[in-house]
Amino acid sequence: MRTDIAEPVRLKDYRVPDYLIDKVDLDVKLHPSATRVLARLTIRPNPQGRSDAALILDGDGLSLKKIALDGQLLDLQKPEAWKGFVTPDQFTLHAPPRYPFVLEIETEIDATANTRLMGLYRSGSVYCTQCEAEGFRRITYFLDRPDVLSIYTVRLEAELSEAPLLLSNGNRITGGPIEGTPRHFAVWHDPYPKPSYLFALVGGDLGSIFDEFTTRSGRKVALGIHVEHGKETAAAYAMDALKRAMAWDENIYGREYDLDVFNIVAVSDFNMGAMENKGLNIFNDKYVLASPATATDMDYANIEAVIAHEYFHNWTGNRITCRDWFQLCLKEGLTVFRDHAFSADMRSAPVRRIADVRTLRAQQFTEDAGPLAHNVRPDTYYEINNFYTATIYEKGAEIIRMLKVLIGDDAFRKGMDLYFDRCDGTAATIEDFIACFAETSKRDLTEFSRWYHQSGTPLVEAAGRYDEAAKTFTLDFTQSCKPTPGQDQKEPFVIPVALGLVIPGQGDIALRTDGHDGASAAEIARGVIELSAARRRIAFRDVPSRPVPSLLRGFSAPVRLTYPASETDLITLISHDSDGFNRWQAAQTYATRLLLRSVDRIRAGDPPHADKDFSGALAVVLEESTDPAFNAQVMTLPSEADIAREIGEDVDPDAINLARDALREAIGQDLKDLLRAAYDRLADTGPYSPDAAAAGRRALRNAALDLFAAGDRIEGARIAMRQLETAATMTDAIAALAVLAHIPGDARETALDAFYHAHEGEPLVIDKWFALQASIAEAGTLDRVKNLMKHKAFSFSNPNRMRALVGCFATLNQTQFNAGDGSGYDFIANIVLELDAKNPQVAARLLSAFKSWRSLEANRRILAERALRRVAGAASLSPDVKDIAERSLA
Ligand code: 0A1
Ligand code: ZN
Repeated sequence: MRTDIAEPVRLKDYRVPDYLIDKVDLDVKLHPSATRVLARLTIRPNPQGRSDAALILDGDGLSLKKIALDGQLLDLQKPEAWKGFVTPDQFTLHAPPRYPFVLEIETEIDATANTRLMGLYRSGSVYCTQCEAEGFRRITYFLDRPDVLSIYTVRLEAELSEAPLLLSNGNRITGGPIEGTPRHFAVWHDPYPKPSYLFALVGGDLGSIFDEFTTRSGRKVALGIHVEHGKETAAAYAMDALKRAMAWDENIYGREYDLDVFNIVAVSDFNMGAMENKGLNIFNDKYVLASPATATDMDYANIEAVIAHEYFHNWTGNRITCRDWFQLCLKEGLTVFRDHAFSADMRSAPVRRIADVRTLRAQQFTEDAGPLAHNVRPDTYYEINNFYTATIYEKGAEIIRMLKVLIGDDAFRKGMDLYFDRCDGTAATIEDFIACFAETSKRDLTEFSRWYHQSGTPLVEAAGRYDEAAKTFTLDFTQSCKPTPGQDQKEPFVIPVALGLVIPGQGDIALRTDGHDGASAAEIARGVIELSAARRRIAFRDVPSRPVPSLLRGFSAPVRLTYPASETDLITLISHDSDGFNRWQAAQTYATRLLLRSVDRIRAGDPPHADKDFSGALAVVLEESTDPAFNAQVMTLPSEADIAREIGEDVDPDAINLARDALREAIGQDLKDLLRAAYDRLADTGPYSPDAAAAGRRALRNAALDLFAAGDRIEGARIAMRQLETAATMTDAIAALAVLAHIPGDARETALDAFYHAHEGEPLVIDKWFALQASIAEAGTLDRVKNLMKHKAFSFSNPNRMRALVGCFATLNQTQFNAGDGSGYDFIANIVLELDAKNPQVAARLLSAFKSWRSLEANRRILAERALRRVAGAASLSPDVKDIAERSLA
């Protein structure tokens, strides 16, 4: 393993490759500890490259058996004879031929010993690969960079009994038994040139479900989903989601699938969510397997989204890929944008938007506010694996969403068409992408592109003034952005602010400006004001009475917005705003205010703040029966992390936890009868359906139970226990268990035990059991987590188990991870150091739980820094962990 931190990779140093690899022929003989890979690479000098350049192929811990140049074996003992050298991490040929030549490389791989889960590894007995970002170099020496596109033909061979299923990218050409041996083979050919990160193979004994999709031009596509034997029926929802995603991409973007087969393989050991390998997506089984008894409604929604995300990559990522890893958001931001739109079309759009914004704020805003902040298009990196971040993915998607708002649906769709036409088959850049929209909208998007080059979350401060006599309402906007690592000064961002003016009791009024300070006709027509300078003033006329402005509707830009609305104004918005997102936002703003006040009081030794008006506003929402999923979102208070982010500095997690619990208790008591009535009214009747409407009812019912139990623990626990015993869905079971888990006492331990025994054989359910216990905000939780690490269902090397237990402790349990004695920090630091030797990617991600350490109060800050320094100073760290540790401390 590389342990050095080399020079950073810099965007400005990008150079086209000096060589191209047109053809890759792989012959892979699978074996548990000694898989043989024979790679036949057809290479030629790149006419655009340097003519005197050496050929330098990437490797990572490779064991080379032999290598031949145009049929001539190179004597590895005498590198001077062929003018080059080879190490496990690099192959260099100083003076390769200036015409096309063939390099044949044979390597041997111990897939069973590969604990990093990059390159070729085994999940249980299944052989699989993960090559993004730089895993292909763990299989053979290669120009392992996304701008080298090759046509792959792959022959796989294995024991028939061990791996009856042999898959790779593209279409299957041939295959069958190998006479006189217990082995068989399959040959796959992918006609589309692709970068090495999209290569994949799978060999194993799996259960399969098959289906078919006919594209709108009549191509029949064979669909296969391959899972652990016995779990086939749990893949049905994923198959359904896949077909819906295929149809959606045709309808919305005119994009058809382009091969004869599309395979998805689910494995239980996977570093991330899933991977879009061409024609052969490999998934963390968490995003494939679902049955009502094992998966929550949220799991179903996630499966739908991740299946769609990987499928959509076929065009945004595979057909058009990235020139270099600095352009990662080109495929990721765009594909997240597409999967968000898909989910919004499949479900309730405002509810999806609320969920997406919650994630954005929880993950991306937090990242942007701390030492790990980086540009959506970074300009340097030490370890690319650390850039699969919320900033690249979620903020990257927000930028495209803003672009669509700014240029309008028509120019946006034309821009996408142009992008697909122009860049198909290439490795593109953000500039190539933006140029398409500049052309179709006839707009200069230079200033807009700052979103890619400047990190940090802009703050938009708005103020309003109503002139009774003139019947005008003036809005003043100011934007600013705090310094972020390496960026002290920021240029203004182009910020689309969707808005409306709400008159209490009447609703929205038509927007009119006086043309003087006013907005352009286009802005008024769309109801979207563009901020592109530090300040902007807009005056609206013909406003009959003092309005309540509804700003940033639909969360039209990834900014923090403040407006000094009174509590009465917020209640107006909660009940009357025509924009669903802002109704929810008004409730969150109100709750946040109450919580901030309480935190101050608690820190001053006073009791928390209480407010009946807020409960009253929630009561109105609770009684509405129009959209239970939406109501459930309104009933869910900002998280402890949300409040911490809002406070920003000198954060005391204990005070936040107390304040939030007190508010939940007060609401639970104020609305006791209503919550109970809602709980009874919303009981599931009829057969189970995972659809959004049924899920919404369950969500609201469980939100009601949660608040009810906060107000009355004894009765709440009784109801929860009954729900747990009779639950027909995992959604209801886990919601009940969550209520019980947060009430100390024997009942909780009995319930946890019973749950474990009921679901013992289902690792994905046991993950929920681990996660729930790790998130208990009590002093004993760290010991509980340590004990659970000894549980037979726990596995140090399985990323899902690790994330469920240790990851949830570090990211969801604000009070215990940030325990005042530093025990949480020490624990996580120790795990990171131990895990780093096995799986640096997962270790580095765990370490990034420290990303908000600088905003803590002084004592915790000192302890967190000490733990981080201990990690940073440890011997033989992976580049992954070293990078996160050093950037966190910088
Ligand atoms: N491209 C994938 C994410 C991904 C990235 C790296 C991986 O390596 C372990 C795996 C997956 C996606 O966006 O879904
Ligand atoms: Zn992706």
